[in-house]
Amino acid sequence: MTRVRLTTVLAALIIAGLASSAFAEEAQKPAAAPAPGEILLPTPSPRQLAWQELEIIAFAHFGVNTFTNREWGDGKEDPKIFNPTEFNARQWAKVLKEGGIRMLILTCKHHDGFCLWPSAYTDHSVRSSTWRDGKGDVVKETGEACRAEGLKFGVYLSPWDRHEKTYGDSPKYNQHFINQLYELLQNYGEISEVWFDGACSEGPNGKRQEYDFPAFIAVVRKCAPGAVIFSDAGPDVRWVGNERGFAGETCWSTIDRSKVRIGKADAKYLNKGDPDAPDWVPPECDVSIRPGWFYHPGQDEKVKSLEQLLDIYYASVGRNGVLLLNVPPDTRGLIHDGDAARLKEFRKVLDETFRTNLARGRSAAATSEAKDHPASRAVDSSGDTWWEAADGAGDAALTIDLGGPTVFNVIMIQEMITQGQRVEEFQIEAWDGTAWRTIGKGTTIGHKRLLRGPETKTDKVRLAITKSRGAPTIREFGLYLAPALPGK
Ligand code: FUL
Repeated sequence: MTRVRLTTVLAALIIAGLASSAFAEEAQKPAAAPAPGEILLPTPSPRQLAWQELEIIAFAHFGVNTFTNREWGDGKEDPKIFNPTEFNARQWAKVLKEGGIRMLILTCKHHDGFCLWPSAYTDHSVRSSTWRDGKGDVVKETGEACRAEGLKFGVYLSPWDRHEKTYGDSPKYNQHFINQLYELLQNYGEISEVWFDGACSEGPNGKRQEYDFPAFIAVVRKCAPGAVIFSDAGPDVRWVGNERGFAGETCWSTIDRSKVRIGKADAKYLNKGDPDAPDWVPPECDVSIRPGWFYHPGQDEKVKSLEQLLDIYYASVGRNGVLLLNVPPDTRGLIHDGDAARLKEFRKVLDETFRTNLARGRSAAATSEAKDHPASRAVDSSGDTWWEAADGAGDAALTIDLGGPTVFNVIMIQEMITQGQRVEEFQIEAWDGTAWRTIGKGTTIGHKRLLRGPETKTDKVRLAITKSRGAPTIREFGLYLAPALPGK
C-alpha cells in the first residue's frame, strides 16, 4: 500500500472494500486509517514486480492433442499415441530466447488429463506412451532446457480433467490435484508461474467438481513462494478477459478479487481492471501465434503475421500487461520453422525500435517536483528512480527539451508502480515552434504505456497529466523511431 494525498478524487471511492479478499491466506494486514484527504493505493508484491518486468512470456501447448490434431481431448485417448519423433526442449528454449521471451509455461496436463511427467497418481501419462519406451519426462527436460537457456519455467496444470475417475467427487479429486501439484512443484526445480484454468464440469458420477482453489494456492505458496499464480481472479495475475492478447485501452492493475468467480468471470471487468478496487492483480494477455492452442499441420500457413504480433505487443505490453504468447511444438516435438522465423522477425523489429531512447539524458523540467524526485529522473534510463510531482499535485506536466529537431513515432511512458497506479488521464504534446500541439492522448499508464503514431518532428515534447490519484510518478519517458516494416 502507498499513501497519497488527494486533489482530484474522493478518498471514500478508493477505501471502500480495502480489506476484502477472495482468499483468506492472502488477506492484507488492516492498514491504519488514512488521514483526511489521503488515500491508500494497492501496490505490487516483489513476485508481481519481477513478473511484470518479463514483459513477454511463452506458452507451450503440447500433449495428446498434438497427435490427435484436436484442441480438447476427451480423456479417452490411448497414451501410446504420444510419440514425438525428434523431441528437443532445448530447441524450444533457444527459439524462445532468440525471440526475447523470458519464461516458458508448459501444459503439463491439459483438460484430457494426460500428464507430460510420469505422475505417481495416474497411468495416463508419458509413462504409458510409446515415447522413449515410457521412460521420458517432458516436464523435466523442458525445465532443464529453460534453465540452460536462462528462461524461467512455469507450469499449467488443468483443474478440469476428463480422464481422472475421481473428478466430480470433489474432496477426492481436489486431493488428487494437490498431489500432482506437489509433484510438479517439488521435483522440477524453480517454478516461476502456476497457471490455473477455470474450466469446470461434471465427473463420471454426474456431479460438478467444486475446486478448492484456496487449498491449491496454499500449496503453491508453500512450495514455490516466488511463483506468481494466474487465474481469472489471481491472486497474483489475472486473465485479461480475451484470448486475443488485448488489454483494455484503460487498464488498471487492480481488481476486487471477491467479485471475480474463477471460470465465470466478467471479461470486460478483467480487461479494464477497477481503479477503486483493493487487490493488485495485473493482466496477463494470452494469445496463440496460430489459430489453435495446439499444433495442427493445417495451420502452418496461418502463423500470425509480423504486423499482427506487433499489434498484440502494443495492446498488451503497451497497455500495462504481460504478453503470454503460445508457440505450440509439433508432432516431432520441435517448434516449427515458420513460427521460429516469425518470432525472430518480431524480436528484430522490437530491438530496432527500442534500441535508442531519443529522450534519454535530455533536459527535463516539470511543473513541480517532490523532494529527491526531480524531472531529470524520468529520462535517466534507471528503473530505480522516478520523477514525482510535489505532494498532492494531481495535475502536472513534464517537458523534455530534445536539444534540436528530433523525429519519433513511438512514445513510451512508465509509472513507478511500486508507488501504486495513479495516472487517470494524460496527453502528449509537441512544440510546433509557436504552440503546443496534442499528438496523443490516453487514460491509464501503469507499468508501461506505448503509443504509436505517424512520425513527429519537434524539439520539445510535453507529457501533461490531466487527472491523477495523488501526485503522478513517472519512472521513465521514452521517444523512439520504429523502422518501416518490410514491404511497407
Ligand atoms: C483455455 C483452454 O480451454 C484452452 O484449451 C487453452 O488452454 C487456453 C489457454 O485456456 O481456457
